[in-house]
Amino acid sequence: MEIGNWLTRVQNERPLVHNITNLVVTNTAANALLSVGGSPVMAYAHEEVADMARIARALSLNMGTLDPNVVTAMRLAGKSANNAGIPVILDPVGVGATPYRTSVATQLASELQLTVLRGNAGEIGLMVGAGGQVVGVDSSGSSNTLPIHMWEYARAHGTVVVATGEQDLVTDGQHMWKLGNGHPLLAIITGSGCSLTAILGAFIGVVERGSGLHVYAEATISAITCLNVAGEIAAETAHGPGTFQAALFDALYGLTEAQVNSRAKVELMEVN
Ligand code: ATP
Ligand code: TZP
Ligand code: MG
Ligand code: MG
Repeated sequence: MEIGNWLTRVQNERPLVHNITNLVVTNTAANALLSVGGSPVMAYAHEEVADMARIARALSLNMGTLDPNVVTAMRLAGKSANNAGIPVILDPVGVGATPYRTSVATQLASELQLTVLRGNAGEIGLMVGAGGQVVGVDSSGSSNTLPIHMWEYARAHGTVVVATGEQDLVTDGQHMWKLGNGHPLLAIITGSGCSLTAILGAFIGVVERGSGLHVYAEATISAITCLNVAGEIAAETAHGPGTFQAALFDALYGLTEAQVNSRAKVELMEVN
């Protein structure tokens, strides 16, 4: 699969991505988006979120540090994006850790038409009914029925479903892909998953309106592979998490379509 061309499109089009994200990663996610070629905006006021979502190319919702104000902002922005045909991504950070997170994630996923649902394996396991373990915001395990449950959820909801970790699973309900790029240091810095959720907005945002879900799946695979290849490149010079984070921005900034195509590890997988 030649997936690197999605990176070139992002670099050429500089899509605006409206992020409602968490207090921990706001700066990191904005820098990651800028480095890859997107244009981030964070906006939370109930008075403006519907307008911002309408003018963005994608809306990225991240539940990392929830409060009732943020939840209302997500609902208003999400409904506005749905009405305007703007794709919506949800990262159900920490779902399962507390009843509040679980009920917000369940409500958002049922009220909004999501283009992509992205979380770590534990979070996605819980969202799709496969079961999963979450400690705080970290995955601590998922069931081996995760792929089939992801597949069924994608089919039933018309949503691309992504579970990340050492290997990443992506499905559009027709195909299931296993992605093998990345580096363990990505799990040692906070915000790599949240940065991915933000970056996904840029890649999904350049998909032509009216495209089938498989096209969104391809753009999703490209976004994940770009971040993970950048992680591999960053790890070559990093001495630990601090230098890795700076090197990750540099690698995202210097990444080329050819590099992504030559390093991509994308495999079609049987689901049963
Ligand atoms: P958590 O909250 O558990 O840290 P997360 O939401 O941050 O999860 P991750 O599953 O850590 O998300 O994934 C973030 C990115 O890091 C993804 O692109 C994923 O492929 C990559 N990644 C995570 N862990 C590893 C690993 N052990 N080896 C290679 N890549 C990894
Ligand atoms: N606490 C609430 S949100 C957050 C923490 C530590 C960041 C989670 O980031 P990621 O990318 O999911 O590891
Ligand atoms: Mg992480
Ligand atoms: Mg996360």
